[in-house]
Amino acid sequence: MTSTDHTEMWRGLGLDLAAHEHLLSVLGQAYADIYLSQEHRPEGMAYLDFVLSEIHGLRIQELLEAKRKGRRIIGTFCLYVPEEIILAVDGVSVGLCAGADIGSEAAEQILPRNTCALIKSFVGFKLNKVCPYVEACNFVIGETTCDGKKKAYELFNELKETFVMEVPQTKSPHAKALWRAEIGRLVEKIEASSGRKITVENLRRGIETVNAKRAALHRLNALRAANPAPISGRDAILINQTQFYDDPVRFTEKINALCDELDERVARHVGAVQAGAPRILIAGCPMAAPNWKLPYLIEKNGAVIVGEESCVGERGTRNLVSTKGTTRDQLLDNIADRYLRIDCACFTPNNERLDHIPEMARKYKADGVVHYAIQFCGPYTMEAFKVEKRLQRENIPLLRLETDYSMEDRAQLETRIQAFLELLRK
Ligand code: BJ8
Repeated sequence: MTSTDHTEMWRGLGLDLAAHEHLLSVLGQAYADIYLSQEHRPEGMAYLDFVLSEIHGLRIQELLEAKRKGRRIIGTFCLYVPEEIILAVDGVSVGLCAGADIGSEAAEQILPRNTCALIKSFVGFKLNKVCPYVEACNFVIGETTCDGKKKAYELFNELKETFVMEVPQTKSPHAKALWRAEIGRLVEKIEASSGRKITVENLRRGIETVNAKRAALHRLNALRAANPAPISGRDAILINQTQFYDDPVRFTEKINALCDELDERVARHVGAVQAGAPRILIAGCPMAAPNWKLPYLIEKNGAVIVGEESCVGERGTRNLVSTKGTTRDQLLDNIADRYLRIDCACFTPNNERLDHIPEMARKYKADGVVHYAIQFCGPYTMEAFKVEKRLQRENIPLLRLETDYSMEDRAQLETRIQAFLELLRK
């Protein structure tokens, strides 16, 4: 995938070079089939093509250079970890959730087979030594969200230092106090690790940087409400996946430039697909890179994805952190408030999500919703029933799918998607 030879760098990180080579060749082929084969792509996507081609090359080189200069590289697995606090000490945050089943077999040696594919993937990537990001990190931050993740972190900690934040499961006043205390514990950990103090000034800078990144993604999402949609869902999902790896300032600048181009497309009624194509909202589990199976199957069959109610999507980006306040504690309160508003299915009850899905369907003029759950994911497979009931009440068609990262069920999924799109076309 990369144009330069980075073999020495990968060797230095301790990667299994043969296994890593195999991963890159599989990814390169999938990327060509799913992304580069698209017609009518915005020109601004060339930046994303470049980032993806160098995702294990130049970006890792940048991280290692930053590390040599004393900056901390911190891996994360979940939206509840505030990037603002990492940026405040001039650290670099990288998302480590993985979306490929390379390494699942190794993961099954230490995890039960009926663990969700996302967990097996990040554990398998580490065990198989194919992820330069996790190797480049100083440490990683886990969180007590679902049972699978919190138990997996106990094992993961034996492979890589893992600092676990306690995420409450409700939004009661007591839970809010616990969460605010956990934010304080994270601050202590990051200050101790980096040897730098978090101040009002550097924290405010961190908040502004992340707010600007989220604002660019809000702009992108709003443009997708146009008919025809100016960008494919596949490309939008790729952008959402890339935000977890790329430098935030550069990423924001590039996405705003892409949005300028999309503004013009909307004005000229130029779409990624023709007007009248069924418009789909995806809701459910996060789609970590390179999990592109479902978006590809949906769009290959003539539909366009116009929004994602997902952690790699609007669940992750909505709501900015308030910059009001003159003390460090006030800014940390604002961070705690914003992050506790995330409506992950690990919370109970989780009614905000049930409101948010139909609200998004209306906002992006979706004809139907595809609820995506990773097999064996208790929180999202169970919540899917409530989502279904709620959407029935609102007369919004729903297709409930469960799948993993393998390609075995591809034909079966495609048949169900085709039948659903047929229904929407009537
Ligand atoms: S905020 S969705 S990133 S926890 S798919 S590992 S829930 S069994 S990823 Fe998540 Fe944070 Fe919530 Fe988002 Fe468990 Fe389900 Fe697997 Fe999951």
